[in-house]
Amino acid sequence: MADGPTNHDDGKFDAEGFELDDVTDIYDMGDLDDIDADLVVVPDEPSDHRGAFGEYGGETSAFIERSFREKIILVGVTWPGQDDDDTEASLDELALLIDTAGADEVARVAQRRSGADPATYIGKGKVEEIRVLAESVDADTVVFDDELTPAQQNNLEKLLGRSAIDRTAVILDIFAQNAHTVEGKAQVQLALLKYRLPRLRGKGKSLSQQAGGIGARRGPGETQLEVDRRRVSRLIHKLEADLRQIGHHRDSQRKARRRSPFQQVAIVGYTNAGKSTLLNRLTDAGVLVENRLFATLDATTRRLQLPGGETVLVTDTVGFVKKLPHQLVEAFKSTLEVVAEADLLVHIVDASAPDTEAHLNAVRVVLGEIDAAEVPELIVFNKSDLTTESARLVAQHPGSVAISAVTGDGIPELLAAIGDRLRALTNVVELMVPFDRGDVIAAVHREGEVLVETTDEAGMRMRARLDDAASARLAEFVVG
Ligand SMILES: Nc1nc2c(ncn2[C@@H]2O[C@H](COP(=O)(O)OP(=O)(O)OP(=O)(O)O)[C@@H](O)[C@H]2O)c(=O)[nH]1
Ligand SMILES: [Mg+2]
Repeated sequence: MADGPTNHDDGKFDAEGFELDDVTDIYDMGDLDDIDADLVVVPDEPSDHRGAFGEYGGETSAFIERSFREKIILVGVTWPGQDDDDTEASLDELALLIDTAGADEVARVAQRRSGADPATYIGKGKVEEIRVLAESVDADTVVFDDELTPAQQNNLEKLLGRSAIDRTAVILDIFAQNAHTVEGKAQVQLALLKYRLPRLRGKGKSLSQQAGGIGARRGPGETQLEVDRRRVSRLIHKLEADLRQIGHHRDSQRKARRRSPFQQVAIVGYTNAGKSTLLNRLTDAGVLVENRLFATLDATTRRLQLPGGETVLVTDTVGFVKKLPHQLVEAFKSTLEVVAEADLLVHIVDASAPDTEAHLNAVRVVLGEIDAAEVPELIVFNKSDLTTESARLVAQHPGSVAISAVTGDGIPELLAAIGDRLRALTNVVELMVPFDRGDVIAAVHREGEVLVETTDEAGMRMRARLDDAASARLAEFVVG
């Protein structure tokens, strides 16, 4: 292929896609029989970083180098129907993502376009402008705010003479850094390999030149790129199988949850909104809280007793973001099942964030992708200690609540609202059962969840959550 840009935007494999070194670095090729706790290895050795995908010497697994703080140029495009403020807001967030990944923004460039250039995403003149800028600020990497096609990425790296990556790669990078459990690592790894597969390049040291491993042999007439692609596809299948294995365990957990009489509440929201802080405030979960994006990747569930006496299960899970890579949504689907299966979503919104509505909508987009759009939602504006916006936001969103998970402000109101919402979703009945009807008292305990039980002269007064069939059967004891 000629050195200049090509004009294909078909997302097919490019003959000069990424080298496979990075794939071998992040995946332990030696032992594929078990999920290895060290799947995601971020090598310590420093390397001169001029190409996260190998072309310019990058040898590491991560897209952004960690041995020093990379200097990064951000590039955003204003599309029809958007204004420059939208682009700035999106780039502000990209800057935050880059900071989380351990690098520094040194410049940003924006362009208005009616559509992406199939070969270079932005215009060729703009690319040259960025190349000159990158020289002058000695930038290591240029990050584009939208997902680039493999061809665009390849062309841009060549034209810019340094690594060109996209928002997806930055988010994948952060997830890889933050994955700690075996399942979390495998999920991130799967997303990474799916992202890399169409971006493989035929040149350079290949997987098949490594000693050992499966499927490395090159068949007659098979190109190195074909071998490498086959190899990565196998890794993907292997990871999917491993994750299914882990999924069996999850299935039994899920069955247990379904059998349990407790209703399930899932805390969802934009990353850094305060989900984990809230779980910690409500229970003694001791979940990691950090002022950093995607601090939480794994789900944590705790019991919580509501003021009305009900016990519920509350789960804190991974946060969402605008343009959350579809590979990640897919890979985390099993973790996020708990959200789709919840009785109620507590949707935490950072009221101090500049664009709360955009955050709300981005979260709803992801909820739709994980089949959780129909789960009832209680909107909670958090960080009321930092902003005066909360009251206005609550007024705009009827039924919502304002809290500060840090100071505890509004928590009693939140608990009451959760109880009200859950009660509205199920039957809570009052029963008066004579003391000589121990069989009935036992039946209520067996078939429902007893919320409150008090004795008075006439017998046992019970407030219980019962399904329609049970409350019909016990109708003669139902009062009020
Ligand atoms: N001032 C203030 N800070 C808060 C509040 N709630 C959370 N924070 C801070 O916001 C940051 C993020 O909190 P987390 O609880 O980790 O947020 P999260 O939603 O779990 O974030 P991820 O797991 O990264 O998606 C931390 O620095 C918290 O201390 C609040 O009510 N007020
Ligand atoms: Mg968290």
